Amino acid sequence: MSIPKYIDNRGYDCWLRYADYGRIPSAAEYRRFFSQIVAPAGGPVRDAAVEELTAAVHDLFAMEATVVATASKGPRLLLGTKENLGISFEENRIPDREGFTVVLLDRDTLVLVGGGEEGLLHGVFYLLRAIGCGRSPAEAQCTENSTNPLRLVLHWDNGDGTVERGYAGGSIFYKDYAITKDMRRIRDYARMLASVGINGIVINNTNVGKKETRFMTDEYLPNIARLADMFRRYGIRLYLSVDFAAPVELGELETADPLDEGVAGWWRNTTDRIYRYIPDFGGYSVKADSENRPGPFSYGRSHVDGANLLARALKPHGGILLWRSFVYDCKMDWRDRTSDRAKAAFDNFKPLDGGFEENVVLQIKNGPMDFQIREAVSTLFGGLQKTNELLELQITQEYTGQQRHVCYLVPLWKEILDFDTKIAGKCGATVAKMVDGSFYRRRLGGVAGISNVGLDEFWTGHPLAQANLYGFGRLAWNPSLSAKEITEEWVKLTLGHNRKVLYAALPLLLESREVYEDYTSPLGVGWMVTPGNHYGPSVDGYEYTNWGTYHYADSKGIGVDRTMATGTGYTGQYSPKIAARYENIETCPENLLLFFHHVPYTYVLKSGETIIQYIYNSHFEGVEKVKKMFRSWESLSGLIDESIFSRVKERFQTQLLSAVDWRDVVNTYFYRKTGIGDEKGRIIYR
Ligand code: GCV
Repeated sequence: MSIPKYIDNRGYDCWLRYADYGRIPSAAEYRRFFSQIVAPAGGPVRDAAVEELTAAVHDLFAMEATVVATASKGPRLLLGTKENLGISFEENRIPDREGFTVVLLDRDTLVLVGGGEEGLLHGVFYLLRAIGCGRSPAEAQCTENSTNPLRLVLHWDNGDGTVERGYAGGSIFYKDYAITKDMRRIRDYARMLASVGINGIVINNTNVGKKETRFMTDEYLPNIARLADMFRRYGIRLYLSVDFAAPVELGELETADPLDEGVAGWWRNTTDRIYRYIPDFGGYSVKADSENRPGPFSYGRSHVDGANLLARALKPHGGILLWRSFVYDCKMDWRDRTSDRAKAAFDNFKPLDGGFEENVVLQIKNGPMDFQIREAVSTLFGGLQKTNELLELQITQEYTGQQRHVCYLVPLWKEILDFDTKIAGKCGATVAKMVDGSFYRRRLGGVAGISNVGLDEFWTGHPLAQANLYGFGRLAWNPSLSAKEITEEWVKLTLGHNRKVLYAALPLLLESREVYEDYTSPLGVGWMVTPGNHYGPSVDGYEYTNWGTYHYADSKGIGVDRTMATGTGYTGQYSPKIAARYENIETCPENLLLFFHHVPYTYVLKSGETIIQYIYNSHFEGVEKVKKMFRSWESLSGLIDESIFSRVKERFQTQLLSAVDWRDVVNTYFYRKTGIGDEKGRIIYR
């Protein structure tokens, strides 16, 4: 039987529409193995794996799979865990608890073995993906383990049903401060997340409202436990965002001082209560002393004091504390050119390295500012030796077109993961190796992404934004996959194998980030967005505010001088080799030039263009590229599902209008500032 879906349309199924896979010729090679699925009994995760596989077999081959405990003669798929299958493997083929091995034992026996039940589930999704991507059983053989212990999605969902920075409709979890009881949609989401290897979910906004603080109480926990039950079935642990001042907010104590014994007792009791409802509760996520949230600073304490307080309450239960490093002064003075928001996370946390409990993971945004279309890599990744690290990425497109523009973020995330911090003078000290713990042999760490889904029938508003969710999961599971590999998988699984579709969709997705960058803010300077909603151009929107987000454009030049020699000194937070590269305007990568340097408009780039001419060129060309992407999409009419096709088409219309707006506002702004015209004589409004 198929799994009954909450919404029955092609777009809602995302990359899991198994009926489509059945059209791929190589899929037929699997049919014989599925005629007999030998799967020893097990727990709920094993059951979810078997259910997924049998439903897929139904959709793929219109056949009911037979699941048996012991094999009889004939072709078969052996499906189980290391423990219950009793097959011995060579050392390098033994999967971890969450990993799996697929082998073709002989002509008639395909084996899928999970290290544990979670691994079995991941293996089933892997096998289905292999079928959907056109790989034969022989080609599907592998052993896969994830390098990242933590692979989390974070929800900025509020109890009232809104989603902070959400662009795909309301929350799938809440409405009017009640937790959904409709588990079908939650199950569909859990399947989707498990299919790409996600193993944890934070279900509420990091900005915890007063009412959401009650999520830790008996009032909400029974229903939260129902969500946890569903996610557990798919190998996903549930976490909660909590308010550091919760004991005060709930009116139970007069202080939240982390060194107060009463406060420690309160957190212990509260945490024990949560574990009574959710025995495998993942832990807490905390935004403290950031953007007006309470934190240890309110009590004159450090972030080590604050984090360890909560970590100690979680520790006896095996819980983890996700502590955010997004701590900066949001009441800065724009007049003061020496202060620099980019320095804040490192300045706050570097001195604390080594002080955190071992179940604390410091959650670090990819860049030192805030998810701009291009910014430098955060200095904290290379800066910390003894602290577990979690890379925080933003799947939801807050600054990157809000799921009205196509902006495929996998290439950006790859750049971050592959960035070599060159710490301790060593090569290969990449962000990927810092966060997975391998460089410093740390036990915990991984990748977290702020989810981009909502109640929308396509989950993500823009159907192509599904590729961001897919790509996030795949990269979190295996950061060494290339952007092209991931994209090709997604296109095949979601849009099909038609060559024309592949040739159009691949470049469209892979180039979309740079196209977005072309028509928005140039050369790493960032911002220039409408304050508050962060959509559309407003070049000076943030310039004279207290948020620390400036471009410093005047009549002669633009950019933030972050050098040690003449600027804020941010470059000095990198290892010496990286610092030297950024410090020197000649060696600084040009796409980050304005992030690190204040440069005259007449400065000549390696292409021979001046900065001002580059701004004009990229903005004019950016709009032309959007038109080209749009035409390319339109050429797929009739070749892909109609509902996906028309939703994307509608989004392209919006994107094009917005890109034109960006182009004209930015070009006119700089023309007025500089009085320098476009050397190609294109229209710039005066
Ligand atoms: C949830 C940015 C966003 C905020 C977000 C914050 C964070 O400032 O604009 O909406 O708050 O980041 O990461 O906590």
